Amino acid sequence: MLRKMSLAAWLMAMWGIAPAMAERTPSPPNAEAYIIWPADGTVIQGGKFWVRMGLRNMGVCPKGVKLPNVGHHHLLVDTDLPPLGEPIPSDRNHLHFGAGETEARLELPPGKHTLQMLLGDSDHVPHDPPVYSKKISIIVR
Ligand SMILES: [Cu+2]
Repeated sequence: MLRKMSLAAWLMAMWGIAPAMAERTPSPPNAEAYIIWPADGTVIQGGKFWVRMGLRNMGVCPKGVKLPNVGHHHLLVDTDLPPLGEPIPSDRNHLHFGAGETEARLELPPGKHTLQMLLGDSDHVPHDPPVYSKKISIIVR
């Protein structure tokens, strides 16, 4: 009896951690995310601007949609890529576009800033291999 219970407890523990160990959503090898605008080094007057996000060989879908070769955009502002095996954080440095937006209105204070795109799957986890853009720098005046 004791042995049976511990087996059940073990199984429950395994199920409990299974989602964290789930396989990541595959991306096609030719997938490419890129920032259409602004270009690297752009000087922006006033701090309010649109970011236009491009994606090749995959489709943009709202969060929660489980289809092959789709995802939604995330914009990393003034930060590096997060850990790629878990959901992308959601804060002022990690912006989610869960409605499937491909353009984002940003407002940043004067100074140098970095922008990088990272695609997430239906659960906000980066694909395997991850699809992210080059990191660019802009200057707000
Ligand atoms: Cu997301």
